[in-house]
Amino acid sequence: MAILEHITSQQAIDLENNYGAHNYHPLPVVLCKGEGVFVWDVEGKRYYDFLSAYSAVNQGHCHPKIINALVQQAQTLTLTSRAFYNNVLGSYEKFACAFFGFDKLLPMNTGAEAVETALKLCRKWAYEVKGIDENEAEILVCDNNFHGRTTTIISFSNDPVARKNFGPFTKGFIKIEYDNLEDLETALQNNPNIAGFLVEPIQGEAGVYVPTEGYLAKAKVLCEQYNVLFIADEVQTGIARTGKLLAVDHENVKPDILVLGKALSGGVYPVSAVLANNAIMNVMKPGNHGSTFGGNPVAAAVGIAALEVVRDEQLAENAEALGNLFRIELNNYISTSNIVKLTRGKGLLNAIVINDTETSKTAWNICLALRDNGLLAKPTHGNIIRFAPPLVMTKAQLLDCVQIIIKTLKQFER
Ligand code: IF1
Repeated sequence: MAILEHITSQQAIDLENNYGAHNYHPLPVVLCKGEGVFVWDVEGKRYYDFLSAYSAVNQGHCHPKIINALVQQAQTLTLTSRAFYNNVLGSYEKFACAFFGFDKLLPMNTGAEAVETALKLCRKWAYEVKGIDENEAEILVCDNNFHGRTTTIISFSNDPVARKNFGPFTKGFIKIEYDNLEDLETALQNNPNIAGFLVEPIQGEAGVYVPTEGYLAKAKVLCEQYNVLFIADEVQTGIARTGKLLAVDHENVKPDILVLGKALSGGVYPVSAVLANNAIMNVMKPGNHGSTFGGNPVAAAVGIAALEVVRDEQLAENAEALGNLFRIELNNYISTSNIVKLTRGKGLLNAIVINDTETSKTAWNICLALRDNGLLAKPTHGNIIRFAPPLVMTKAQLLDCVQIIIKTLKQFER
C-alpha cells in the first residue's frame, strides 16, 4: 500500500489501534497538514492548534525558514556520528551558547535524554568538583514533576500510571514540595550529599502550576548557599513559550544547568540540549556520554534556524502580549460562568480548570466540542485543559480563538 494513498480518519484510527502500541489515548482527529497556527484533518477541516505538539511547535507548523534549513541540510549531509566532526555542529553550539548565555552545550535528541544528561552531569560534578563520596549524591526533585519517561526519570515521578510495574527504580532522588522554599531549605540543611535541584519553572504536566513570584529566584539563592546545582528543565517552558526566552528569565535566574528540547527544533525534528558553564560541563570527558544522533548536522542546522525565528519574529514578546490578552478575556468570561473554576499560566502556556471532578468526562467532552468548533486542545488530569497555541499567532487570530473557546464552554454550562 502506498503510504500517501488517501485514507479516512476512521481508517487511520483503526490502523493505529490495530498495529500501534496503546500507550496513548489521542483525541479522535487525524491530521495530515500544518501551517503556522493551523492544522488540517484528512477530511480537509481546518483547526487552530492549541497544543502545539506540547509546545514543540512554538514557531508554528512547517515554518518555511526551519523547513528550508532541514531540507538543505538533509540533501547535503545528515549524519556522521560524533566519531567525526561535522561542519555545522560547532556553529550551532556557538550560536546557542551565545543565545542562552552559557559556555558549552551538550547536544541530545529528546527531552528525556537531555534530562538524563543533566542528571549524569550533576552527579559527576558532585563527585569530582563538590567532593561528595562516590554513589552518595542525591538530587532534589519536586512532587508532581514531569521530566520524561526513562526508567531513571520515572523513578522520581509520583504518577502511578507512569510508574506502576516499571520498577526497580533508580536511587538517589529526594522529593520535596513544589513552590515551597521551607521544604527546599530543610532538605538542603539536613543533607551534605545534595548535588542538585531539578525543577520545572512552571509545572506543565501537573496542570500548568505557576509557582509563587520569587520562588525560583530564592530557590536559586538557596542552592548557591549550599553549593547545589540549580537545574532548570525548560523543555516545555523554554524558547519563548511563557513570554520570555526562558521561564527563569521572569525572575532573572541563571540556572547552573539548562535543559532544552521540543521547540529547539520548532517541532520539525528531535533536538534537545544541555547547557552549562565550563566549571560544570568540563567534567564530561570522551566516552562518558553521548548519542548516535545527538548533534547531527540536520539537528544543528534546524536548531540554528529555530532559534533565529524566535529572535527575528519576537516570539517571546508576542507570547507575553497575547498571553495577557488571553487570560483577561477568559477571566472575564469565567466571572460570569460556572463551568470553569479558574485560569492560570504565563505567556501562551495556560490552562483552565473545569468545574467538575478529576474523574469526570467533562474536560474530554469539552475538547471534543472544541474540535468540532475548529480548535484542538487536550485535557490533563481529568479536569484541566491546557491551551498552548503556536507563538506566531496574531492578535486577531487569538481573539477568534477566544470566541471559539467561550462559545464551546457555554454549551456546557449548567
Ligand atoms: C508525551 C506533558 C507536555 C517535559 C518536561 C521533559 C520532557 C517533557 C518539562 C520530556 C515532555 C511531554 C511529553 C508528551 C507529553 C508532554 C507534556 F503533558 F506530559 F506534560 F509537554 F505538556 N521535561 N513533555 O514536559 O521530553 O522526552 O518527550 O521529548 O507525549 O509524553 P520528551
